[in-house]
Amino acid sequence: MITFFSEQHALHDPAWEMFRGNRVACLENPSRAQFVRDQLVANGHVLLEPDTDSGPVLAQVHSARYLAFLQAAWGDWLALDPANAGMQPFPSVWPVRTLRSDVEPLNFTARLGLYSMDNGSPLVAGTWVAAKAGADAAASAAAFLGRGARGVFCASRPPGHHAGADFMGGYCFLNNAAVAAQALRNRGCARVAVLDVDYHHGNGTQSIFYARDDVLFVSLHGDPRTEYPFYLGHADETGDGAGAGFNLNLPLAAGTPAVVWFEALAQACERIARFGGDALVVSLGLDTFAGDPIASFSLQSDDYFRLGERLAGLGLPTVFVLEGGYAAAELGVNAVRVIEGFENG
Ligand code: OKP
Ligand code: ZN
Repeated sequence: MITFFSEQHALHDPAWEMFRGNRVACLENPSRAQFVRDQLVANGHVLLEPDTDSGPVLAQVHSARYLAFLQAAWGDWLALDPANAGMQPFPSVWPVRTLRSDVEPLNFTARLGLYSMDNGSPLVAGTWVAAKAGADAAASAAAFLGRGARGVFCASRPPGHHAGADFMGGYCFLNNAAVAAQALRNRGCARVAVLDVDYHHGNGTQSIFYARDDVLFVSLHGDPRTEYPFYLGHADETGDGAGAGFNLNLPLAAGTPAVVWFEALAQACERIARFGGDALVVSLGLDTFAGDPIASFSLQSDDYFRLGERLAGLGLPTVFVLEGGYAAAELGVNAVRVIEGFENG
C-alpha cells in the first residue's frame, strides 16, 4: 500500500515523560516510526514524501490561537532563557472548572497548561515540524484517495487522536485523523466515517466532530472508568445538535479478550455501513497488541491481518493513520499485517 512517510518525525524526540513523579524515557519515540518504515520497505511497500500542505485544513480543525501557540512554542521557550534549549517545558497551571480559558496568559508555562489536557505531551524543539509533517501526510493521503486509490497509509508520529481543537494531550499535538477526514470532506466526499481502534479513546477526534452529522466517529477502546483519557469515551456520548446519533463509543473493560474485541469491531462496522459514507479514516492505534506496555487488550500479530480484512469489507476508500502502539519492535510487523489484510480483503 502507498504510504506517506517523512523522516521529519524524528525531530520530535522528547528526552522524558513523567511517570509516578519521576522522569522516564518517552514511550512515544522515533524508533516506533523507524520500525514501521523498515517493515514497509522490507515487504515492498512504496513510501512517498508528504506533498500537500495541511495548513488550510489545520485551520478548519484546530483553533487559530492553539496553532499560533504550538508553532511559536519552542521559540517562546528559548526567548525566556537561552539555557532552556536543553530543557523540556512542563505545564504549570491548567484552567479547570471555574477558571477562565478565554484570556491567554503571557506566562509560557501557564499557556502550556491552557493548551494541554494532561502532563503527558512532551514538547521539544522539533515538535511543530514533526507534527506538521504528520498532518501533511494526512492531507496528502486524502488527495491520493481522490486519485482513485483504495487505501493509503500514513506512517506518522507523533500520534494525533487525543489532540482537540485547542489542546494537546496524550503525546498528540495535531489531529491527523481529523485532518484526513476534513480534507476528504473538502475534496468532495459528502460524508466521512472515522473508526478509531487505538486502545485509548480518541477524545480529540470525537470532540472535533461531536456536533456534526457529516463525519461519523466510532471508537473501540479501553473503558475510560479505568483507562486513559478517563474523561471522555463513555457509551452515552452519542453526539450533540446536528451530530446527535453520529458518535458511537464502544468501551471495553481492560483485559477484554480478542474474540470480544472482534465482536465490538463487527458492531462498529455495522454502524459505519448503515452511515453509508463516501470514505473511511482509520485511527490505527496498535496498542491493542498483547505485548503493549501501557494497554490491556490481547490482540496477537495475526489478528491484525483479520482487522485489515474486516475493514476492507466495508468497501470504502480508506486512509489509515498511525496512532499509538508502544511495543515498538513489533509495531512495524503489526502495521504491515493490517494493510496487507486490507489489500487481501
Ligand atoms: C496515546 B495514544 C505512561 C503515560 C501514558 C497516556 C497514554 C497516551 C496514549 N507513562 N500517557 O492513544 O496511544
Ligand atoms: Zn493509544
